[in-house]
Amino acid sequence: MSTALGTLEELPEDYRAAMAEAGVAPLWPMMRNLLPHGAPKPVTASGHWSYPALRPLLLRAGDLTPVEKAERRVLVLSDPGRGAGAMLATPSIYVGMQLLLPGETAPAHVHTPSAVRIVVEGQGGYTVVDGEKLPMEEGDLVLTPGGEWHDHGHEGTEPVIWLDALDLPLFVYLEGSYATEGPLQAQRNRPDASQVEYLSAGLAPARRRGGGARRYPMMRYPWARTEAALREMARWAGDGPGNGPVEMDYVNPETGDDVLPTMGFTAMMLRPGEAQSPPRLSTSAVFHVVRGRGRSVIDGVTHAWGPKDVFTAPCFAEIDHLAEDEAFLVRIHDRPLQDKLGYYEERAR
Ligand code: GTQ
Repeated sequence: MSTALGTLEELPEDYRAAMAEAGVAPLWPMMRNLLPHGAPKPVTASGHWSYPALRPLLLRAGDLTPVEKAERRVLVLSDPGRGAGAMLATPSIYVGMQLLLPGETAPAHVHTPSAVRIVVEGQGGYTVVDGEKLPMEEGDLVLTPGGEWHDHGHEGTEPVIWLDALDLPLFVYLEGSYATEGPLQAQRNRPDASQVEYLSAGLAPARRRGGGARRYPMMRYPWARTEAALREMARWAGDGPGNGPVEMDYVNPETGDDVLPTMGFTAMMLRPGEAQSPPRLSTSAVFHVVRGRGRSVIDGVTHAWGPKDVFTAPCFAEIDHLAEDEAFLVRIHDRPLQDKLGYYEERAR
């Protein structure tokens, strides 16, 4: 790969030894690894995790390891490009499936990375963030931004399972990842702002100057509203396939910005039989199937997906989706980070 710029082997042995001794390395043999021509060469490979395969493994973890011992009972989805044990799904995104059993509490902590939960199964789960109690209903998207105390509880009778998405790989790379454990938050019943202050798009609470706007004003995005919005968008665009993508970004209702500094979330609806071939994006992505069935070809690999499955795409992947039934997906990506770094890109197919 790097022959044009010379290889390490063609340098004299004594010079290589002297460089290693001096704690230096020549750039030129590594130049094209660090800066490939024209586009990155991802290590990440597209993966697919079927929910029917994951679910029994996760329930078994419930038998084997009490939540008090695990702190968080999670199976991490390992990027196939990095192999078994990889604690990341794409270069910037960690995803895991978390299980909470009836009556359990996942203890309070705060950490530097941000997390988002997408509820997969079960009733009665809730997350408390900064004193606000966020009910977790299927498909809901719940933020626990970095620096905010959070814990999880369960008032229902069946297992609750959700998908965690964290920008953890970035924090690990930066050697900035750590958590602080603490007692359960004393205040834990402030009502969910999505039900009180942000009931209607375009309306936000009036505030006096200097009066306490929160950095993360809305922590819960109820799925029922997301689905209704997508359906209305699809209806307006016309019901047939081929009428363009029906997609909505999750945004901060005060600013219209992305919900978190690094991770972005886009809800997608695919009509029955609809095919989508989006441009190649510089962002990597994790797709969560809220509902429906279909198949996606990602860099030549076909994933036949069903409800609650997860699949991933590396940066600049070539992606073709085809929905069999009506399908709802949430795409988790890192466009907010790439926008800040100034290199987000879309390449036409
Ligand atoms: O629920 O706070 O999957 O701290 C990984 C780390 C979940 C959590 C994860 C965490 C959490």
